[in-house]
Amino acid sequence: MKAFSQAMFLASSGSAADLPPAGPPEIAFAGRSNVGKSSAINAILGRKRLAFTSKTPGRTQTINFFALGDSARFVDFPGYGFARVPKALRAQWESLVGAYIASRDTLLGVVILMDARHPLTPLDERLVNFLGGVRTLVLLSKADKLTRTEQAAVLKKVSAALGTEVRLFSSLTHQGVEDCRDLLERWLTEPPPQAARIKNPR
Ligand SMILES: Nc1nc2c(ncn2[C@@H]2O[C@H](COP(=O)(O)OP(=O)(O)OP(=O)(O)O)[C@@H](O)[C@H]2O)c(=O)[nH]1
Ligand SMILES: [Mg+2]
Repeated sequence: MKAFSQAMFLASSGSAADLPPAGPPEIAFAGRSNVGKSSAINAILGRKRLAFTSKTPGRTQTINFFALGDSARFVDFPGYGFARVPKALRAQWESLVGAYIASRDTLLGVVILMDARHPLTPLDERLVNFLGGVRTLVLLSKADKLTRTEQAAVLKKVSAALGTEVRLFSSLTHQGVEDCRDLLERWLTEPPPQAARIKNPR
């Protein structure tokens, strides 16, 4: 899709009050801090540093919006806590992202990233539950750190556990990038399946 090569930074929101006005359909990227959300956005859009990445977990603290021409947007969520993070911070995340999800009629779906080496952590499960009925695609990130055998095993395990599309993904080697682009293009061009988009599922 041509729009994928026309991405531009649009806006950054630190509170529910300053979300940019809704426009074209939005695809959001969610997952634990440091799992590779911003790197995945860059890889899918074929850019090096459009979304800021960092070795320090928790780099992205705001909801960042990227315009893909005028036909779609990518939305980079802040990282979803660590096990050690204070409850207050998690509540802040849930209130910011929760307000976005509840108010955004143009949210098409959420790409959830889980670390391929240790997916389905309690935080991942909490995130999946939090997102409720929104359409999701799960990317098993940093797949380059696993052998082929390990990759096959984790893909099978996570696919069996979650009733959604799951793919192996690496921003480093670009494994799964093309496939992911195709899937997201389909989200943008095909109408959502019935009940895939339940507003405010909680
Ligand atoms: N080996 C490997 N490293 C990756 C991959 N994707 C991201 N990383 C590294 O993981 C670290 C975190 O990447 P980010 O893309 O900033 O992660 P994030 O999920 O956006 O992090 P927060 O914004 O802090 O929540 C960086 O050091 C990246 O270089 C990958 O596919 N393979
Ligand atoms: Mg980030």
